[in-house]
Amino acid sequence: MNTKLLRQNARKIVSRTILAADESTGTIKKRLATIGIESTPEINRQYRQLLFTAPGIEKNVSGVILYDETIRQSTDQKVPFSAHLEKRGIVPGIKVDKGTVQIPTLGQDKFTQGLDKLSDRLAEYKELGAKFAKWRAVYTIDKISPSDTIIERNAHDLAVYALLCQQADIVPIVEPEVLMEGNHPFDKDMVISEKVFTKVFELLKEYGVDFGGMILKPNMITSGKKNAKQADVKKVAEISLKVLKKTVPTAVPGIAFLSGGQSPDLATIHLNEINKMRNKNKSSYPWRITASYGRALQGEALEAWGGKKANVQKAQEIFIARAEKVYKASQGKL
Ligand code: 5MM
Repeated sequence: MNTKLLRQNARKIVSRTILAADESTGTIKKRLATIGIESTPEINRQYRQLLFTAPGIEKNVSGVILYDETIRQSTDQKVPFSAHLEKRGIVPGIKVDKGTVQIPTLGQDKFTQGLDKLSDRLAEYKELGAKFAKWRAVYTIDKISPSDTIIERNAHDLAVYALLCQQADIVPIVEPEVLMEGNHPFDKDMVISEKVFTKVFELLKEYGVDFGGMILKPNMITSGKKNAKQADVKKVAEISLKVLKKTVPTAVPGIAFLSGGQSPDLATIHLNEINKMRNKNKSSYPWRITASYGRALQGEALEAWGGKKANVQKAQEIFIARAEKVYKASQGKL
């Protein structure tokens, strides 16, 4: 394990923003269905190419998370996507989890699959150009969920994944996502997220993961999407920072929030407010705080594209305009 390289790459990945373009087959199908397009490997490739070749992407994006299908695909000029991104100074990464499985006896609890043969898969992805990886654990807030059992289980799996990545000199993005779905109040999200993040770092430490060579990808603390009382932007920023300060070791170089279904504008405004607060007290919040958005970075561009060649340029401009805003928000400069 090359600790120096891992730490250097981790800092590079969070230096601007991270584009999450790792939608699995089912998710990209859903996303494309919203614009009336049927997903095929070739359509998926054309859509991802639109994003990755957008003029100026490298000024705002420092990392891109790819999916297994995507890391094996190339641009029209036959340059593999990972090499294309590298050439532009963007670090290519790969989703290595294999999705979630519901545990019927534990309410809405799910665990994430993908540890089997992970070391072999990491070695192959490294050959294909990946320098970092991502693993997502999800937690639904419901009557009995998330249970202590699933919080413990997911933390073990995230830690084993992170350690295997580091042993392969691949920077792990550790993503515990407390879902916004549901009508739970803000305070419940705060309590659960703190509990989840605390357990994740407890296990990362127990397994001996190097905090300097990893990135955390958490949810922001918000009210449940269906709760009538939505917390305001300042509260989301203040409490998200408070929970992170309580749970994230100072050695972690970067935190990259997911957008979790927030609108592009709201996800951007929240990130900006968080960084404005952080800028006033950097010694308390030593990590770089940026975004690793999927929907909030892509949503507007996807809609503008609509699956038509004639719209590619317009969609790229829209994508870059959003990426620029998110990068500015990651500096609290919007
Ligand atoms: C891009 O979506 C990622 C993959 O999701 P599936 O495994 O369900 O296909 C997802 O993990 C994503 O990276 C994060 O949830 C962040 O994306 P959002 O849209 O929440 O910012």
